[in-house]
Amino acid sequence: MADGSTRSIIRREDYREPDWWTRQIELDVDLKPLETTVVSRLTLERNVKSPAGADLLLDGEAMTFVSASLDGVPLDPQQVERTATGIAVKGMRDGGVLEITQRCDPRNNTALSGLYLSNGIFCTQCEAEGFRRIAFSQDRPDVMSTYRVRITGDRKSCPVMLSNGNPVEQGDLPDGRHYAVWEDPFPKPSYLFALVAGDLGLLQDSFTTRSGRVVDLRIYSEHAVIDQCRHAMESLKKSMKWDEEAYGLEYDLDLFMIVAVSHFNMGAMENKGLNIFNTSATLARADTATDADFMQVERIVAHEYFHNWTGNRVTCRDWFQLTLKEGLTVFRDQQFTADMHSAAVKRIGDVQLLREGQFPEDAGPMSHPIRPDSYVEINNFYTRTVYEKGAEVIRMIHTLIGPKAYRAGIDLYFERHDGQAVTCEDFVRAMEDASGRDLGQFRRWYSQAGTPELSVERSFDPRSGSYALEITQGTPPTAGQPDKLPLHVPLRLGLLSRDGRPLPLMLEGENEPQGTERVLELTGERQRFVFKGLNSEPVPSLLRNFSAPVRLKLDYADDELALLLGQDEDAFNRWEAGQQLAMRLILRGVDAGGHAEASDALLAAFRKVLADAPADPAFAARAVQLPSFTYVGQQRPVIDVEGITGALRSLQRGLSTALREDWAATYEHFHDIGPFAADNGAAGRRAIKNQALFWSVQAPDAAAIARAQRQFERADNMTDSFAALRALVESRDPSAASALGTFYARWQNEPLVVNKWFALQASADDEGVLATVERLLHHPAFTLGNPNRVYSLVGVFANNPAGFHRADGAGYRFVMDRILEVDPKNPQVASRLMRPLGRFKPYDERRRALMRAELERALARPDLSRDCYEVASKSLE
Ligand code: B3K
Ligand code: ZN
Repeated sequence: MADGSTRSIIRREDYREPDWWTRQIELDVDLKPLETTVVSRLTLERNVKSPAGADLLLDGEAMTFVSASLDGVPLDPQQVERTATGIAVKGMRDGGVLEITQRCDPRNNTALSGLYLSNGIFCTQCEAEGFRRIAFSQDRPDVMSTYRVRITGDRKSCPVMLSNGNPVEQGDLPDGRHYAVWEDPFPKPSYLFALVAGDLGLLQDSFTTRSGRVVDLRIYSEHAVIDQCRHAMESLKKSMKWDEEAYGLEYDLDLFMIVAVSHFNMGAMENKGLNIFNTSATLARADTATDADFMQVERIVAHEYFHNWTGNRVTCRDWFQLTLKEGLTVFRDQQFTADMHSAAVKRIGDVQLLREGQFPEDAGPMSHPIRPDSYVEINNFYTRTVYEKGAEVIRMIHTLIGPKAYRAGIDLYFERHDGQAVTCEDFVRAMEDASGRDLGQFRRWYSQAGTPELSVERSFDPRSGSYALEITQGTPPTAGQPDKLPLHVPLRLGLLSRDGRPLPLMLEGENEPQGTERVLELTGERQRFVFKGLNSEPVPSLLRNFSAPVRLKLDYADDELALLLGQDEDAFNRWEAGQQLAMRLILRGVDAGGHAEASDALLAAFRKVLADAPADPAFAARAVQLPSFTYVGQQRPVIDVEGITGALRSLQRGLSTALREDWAATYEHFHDIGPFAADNGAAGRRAIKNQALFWSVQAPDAAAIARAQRQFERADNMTDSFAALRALVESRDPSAASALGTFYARWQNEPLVVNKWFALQASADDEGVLATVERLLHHPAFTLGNPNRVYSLVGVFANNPAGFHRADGAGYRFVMDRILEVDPKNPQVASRLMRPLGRFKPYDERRRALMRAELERALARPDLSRDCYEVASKSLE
């Protein structure tokens, strides 16, 4: 049978409806670890647009075909033909029931796609194309079927057996086996199918919908960790309520289940009524998880829940439309988190993620529009571009048409498309129709890759009191897209007086000012906006709340940045002003050979942030962080590794020393003496306190180390404990080794905490980190068989510039060696690890050659997976 290794290019323009529709799927799944038998019965209907005699094309891979019959009559061997991706069945009849018997091997399914075992628990992952590893099927999202699933398993090892929808029947069988039948009334694409069986602990709760229906909520996990699922349950209830209030969307089944498993390629999966989660996205208890973990669990629970409408009820016609569900659902989870916590801090985090993860993607060899035009392996396109930039595109629609019209557009989208598999175009059209706005040019955001650049020139005419902003936009060429057109960009802005007051905004041609903040719309390559009625030259606050995913160039003076940092109404731009102040010192330091010194302006800015910290400690914690290596690297055509690391380290030391008393005072001020509290306020205080601790150990300081040691010994929660451990490791104090040992000994039976322990060591900021990571590879707790563990050691290392970009290339070699070990087992994980190696272009000649050589080494492997092949070959193109 097809092994799934074809490397052909799939193109969006080639989309064609299938000749047949599978309307119903009945599955009999007989679970055995090494040989699971699946009998599938597909009820087929001819597509009226297709010719009568068309073959039925079914996808299938990594399975054994046993037999097939049509309406009870066995098929001739000539009626079943092999194709590149499965089989073609001849002689199909409208309304016919095709029964196929097939076998798969869950125990040896190390790709974690299809049906596999995670610590003895049978589970599935079908998105994007995993269902074809369970049953021969039309494994494409535009084919939606209702499912009836009968699971047979061992009573002892699989007391719990679950699938989508509602349980309808269960019973005992001879030989210690039993069965359960599930029915899902909502037609769904195969990628949303799920099945779980195992010995699982259960946490149960309920939620009453606004129309008064009681929904049974269940979270399953391995027994030992079920008490760590409470936060996920609370998050689920908050999400259900929020979606009713913010979007008018109510849950549609009587049962909602989440199952947490420890072996999972990504965070979680939104299967209808039966979400399957990575334990890393489910478990959170204060002693084992940090505040950041708590937020991450809440976010992912919400995201998967929100998919029930944006993804499941309305799904994608084909995989090129992935951002239809992902961009929209990320935007929804961003709104949710903003409502649950601090909106400004959330926005800052989202923008950091975009700049550090998506901008490089947009500038790299795999760059693609949020709606790609082609792919070799669709799993390579679950990217920051499709997700996070996709969310920015939805956010821009929200900004352009306003919240009311946006909500009307959402309502119209569901009114038109509930139960359908649709396209991004359908979504934009609903927004257009509901708002009456023309989004014609805006659609280019869906087809054009690359990060646009806005350059702003400003001029003030004191005689007429007019202030002009001349804005130029352009998008640099990206892989396969040399020419770019101007985009429709919402630019939110305000103007400040020199003493920091928000000024009324009146554009040329207007008779009166319209508030102190407004959204300008850029559509041309060059546009001029003139504001009237100003007494003196204002300070512009542009791209407030990061109203578009662009790079903005404007030459501010230091004192203007200080003014924005101290007084802008827009919290995001206050943060951004501080970042720019720091960035400019860092870049000066890079140009000076790798040594940066804190300026008075930056010291004053940090002091101001610390002085204001009591009002918003979580914001302050973000505002005293320096821009990352990755973001600094984007500011110059060539990434100067030594220059940037040198500048960042020296600036860190300088700020540590110059503000020593401030860090100490901040630490003492925000150090809660009482017992642990989980609320936002307490988490914010921990954030700024631990940030102060981090800063104080960047330069030798015995008192700071003593603080870290004391905190490490006494902490009653993981946030504080881990922050103290990090501080000790950062300080390079000899006590760090024993703290690492203590930490491991205490937590060795909590895999997620052990991941943190690996990750912390893999992120150490020095060249010696490679030796550490090589040593840890042989640690008894290390395994390449668990994606979380691989990411925590190898993935973290591959994103640690000090080790990965070592001048001798040993970092690159180490990562590629691991990729080649993982690839035959789990191509999705391997391909994810390969991305940093593919982005060699902005590095110096020598490093580029070293990285290329590693990619060529991979390409020379005849058995390289399609996933890795696509990344390596596109990178070398
Ligand atoms: N839809 C899944 C991701 C599936 C990834 C397949 N390689 C999780 C999510 O975005 O919610
Ligand atoms: Zn999603």
